[in-house]
Formats: sequence, structure tokens, C-alpha cells
Amino acid sequence: MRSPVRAAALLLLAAGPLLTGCISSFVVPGPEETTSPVVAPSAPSTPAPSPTPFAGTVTIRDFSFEPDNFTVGPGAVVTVTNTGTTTHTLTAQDGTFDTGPIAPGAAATLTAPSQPGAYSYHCTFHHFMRGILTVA
Ligand SMILES: [Cu+2]
Repeated sequence: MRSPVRAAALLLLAAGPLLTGCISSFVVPGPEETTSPVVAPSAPSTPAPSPTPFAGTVTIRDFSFEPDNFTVGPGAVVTVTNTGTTTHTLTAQDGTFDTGPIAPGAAATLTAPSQPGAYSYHCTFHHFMRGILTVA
């Protein structure tokens, strides 16, 4: 009675590695094909480095603007929402626009310049907080 059982167990043990061997041989070529040729052509078309389409609202998280670089039309009104825990501003380097201090949880608006160009801005409280508002 025991020998047939052992024979079946031996068969299963022998079949196991064969099955996994078959599966792995099917799996291995797949990732190789998707990683090397697919990533290279898709990288230029992916808009990762360029800013996402600007929706008219800048969100200040703690010590960063999101987005920090964005493009608006001449004279566009931009809403700036402060979701951080300290007061911030969005102030043009040349003073062309300025939200003034925005308390945590508050929002303010600014009017973009009518002159096309790239305007650097910062937070007057935290000068390392910077971005570029482009009028085009
Ligand atoms: Cu700030």
C-alpha cells in the first residue's frame, strides 16, 4: 500500500520542477522585451519633465509651490491656495505681482502681467521657495 503512494509522491516531486521550469521560461523573455525597447521610445513622448497643464490654481504645500513653473495667458487671474502650516506669499521678483501674505488654509489671487515673458517669483518669507510664472 505504501509503495504506490510513494511512487505518486515521487512523480509530483519530479513534475514540480518541470512545471516551474516551463513557467519561468515563458516569463523571462516578457520583461526583457518590455523594459529595453518600450521605455526608450516612450520617454520623449511622456510629458514628465514639462509641467502639467495649468488649471489656474497654485497650491502651496509646506515650502514648495505646486506647480512651481506654469504658463498663463496675459492678465490671467491665478488662485494661490496655502495648504501649508505657515504663512507664505507668491511674489514676483520684480514686484509685478504679489499675493501678499497667505495664512495657512487661506487663498489669494494674483493677476498675471499682460506682457508676455517669464517672471521669476518667490515667497517673501522663504526665499528658497521659487518658481517661474510664464505669460504667453
Ligand atoms: Cu513661504
